[in-house]
Amino acid sequence: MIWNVPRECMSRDELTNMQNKRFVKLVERVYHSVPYYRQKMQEVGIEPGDVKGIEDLVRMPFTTKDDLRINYPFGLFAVPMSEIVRIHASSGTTGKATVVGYTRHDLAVWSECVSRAMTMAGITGDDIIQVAYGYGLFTGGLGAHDGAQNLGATVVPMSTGNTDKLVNMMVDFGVTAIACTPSYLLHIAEVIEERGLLDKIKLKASVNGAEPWTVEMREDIERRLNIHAHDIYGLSEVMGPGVACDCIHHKGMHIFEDHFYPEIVDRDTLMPVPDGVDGELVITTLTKEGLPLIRYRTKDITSITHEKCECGRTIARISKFKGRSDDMLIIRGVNVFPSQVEEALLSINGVKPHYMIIVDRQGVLDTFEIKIEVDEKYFADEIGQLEGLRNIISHKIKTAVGLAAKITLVEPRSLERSMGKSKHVIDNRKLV
Ligand code: DLL
Repeated sequence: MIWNVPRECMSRDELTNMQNKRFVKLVERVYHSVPYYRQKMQEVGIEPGDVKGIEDLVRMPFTTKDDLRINYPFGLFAVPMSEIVRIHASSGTTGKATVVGYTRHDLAVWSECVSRAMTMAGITGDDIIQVAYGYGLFTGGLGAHDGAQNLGATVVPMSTGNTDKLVNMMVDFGVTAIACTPSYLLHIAEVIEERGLLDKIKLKASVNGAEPWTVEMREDIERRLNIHAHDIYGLSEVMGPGVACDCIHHKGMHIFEDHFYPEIVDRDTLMPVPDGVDGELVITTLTKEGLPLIRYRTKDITSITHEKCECGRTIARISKFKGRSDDMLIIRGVNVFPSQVEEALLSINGVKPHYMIIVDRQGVLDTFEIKIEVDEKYFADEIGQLEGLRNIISHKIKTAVGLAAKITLVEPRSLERSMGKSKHVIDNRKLV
């Protein structure tokens, strides 16, 4: 089903035309209303009059999380505070929070984008949807909430915190859709299975994001809950959830290019790379009023295609993320993305999608351990079975990441569950 906003299906020429106009206006706007941007543009010798269209984007300087931190809290806002109607903030792992301000128009665009994303997942105004992202400064809860409400769906604002209550309401209210992190949905699936409630739920679709997850994990969720699970992407600095989402064909996430202009750049040279080649996603917000961003470096690693999708949409698609350039682990000199580990683990029968990568240092040598939950049956009787599985996992991991790991198999439910963004890495080396 296609959301009946023609922009997602307009011809590439029409879209480029729209992007050109929006970009020229954006440059004009930030030059005159954000001193920091004006100074950065002057440093590279750009005046708004020089910018004729999106082809001039490559001449513009990049914006990073540090630029937001330097201008904490409101220094990059492009409108007076009287026009800002909402603030969100992302905590980050280090330093100050990055603060984002939205005008009324920004909130309207945001909810339209989330509505489009939910439509891709087959969700309509007839659905009852539980929003189980955290509500508050994090953009997940309120972002998904507004988008679902805008669609006309019945929203149950669960937030996170009480999974049993969530499951009870899912059954009692006849909930048909859910928005939460993929790892939380997996935990919800476990609770539903344990309580024998699978045939009592009416769930048919989910929109999951805020953290990396693999195709294997999606298929596992779909199989266990008998639903269609969709990948939704976004980041607070740019807006929140709803920057991109995958359709029923799951061949990459459609990025809403009429609002967010995507570039993929080489991580070292920062030069744009061709379609199909992995690099860092850089986003320019074409319509944002409160906190417009030019060439914002997301640090997320992906590739892009501009080919029309089987669903009919003409907007570009970005591939599932390979991780973030800054959560890439370097273990004994080898680059390791947690998503490579997850992909390898989930291709093995009997392995649960719950794992923890533990990196440490003994003397000068890095240690690399993976704790993995496996089916109970492996602990039941023959030790040989457990050993056999451990060998298979060892081999898969070595092949996937090019590095041997110590594999520790643990019983189901022994690793901590998360209701928000899941944590799959403990890097003790940083603590030294
Ligand atoms: O996580 C916004 C969001 C909420 C997206 C709910 C989707 C659903 P931040 O807290 O600022 O915002 O974190 C943004 O999370 O740069 C990615 O690294 C990661 N991320 C978000 N969605 C996905 C996804 C929200 N679908 C950071 N796949 C981003 C992989 C994702 N990573």
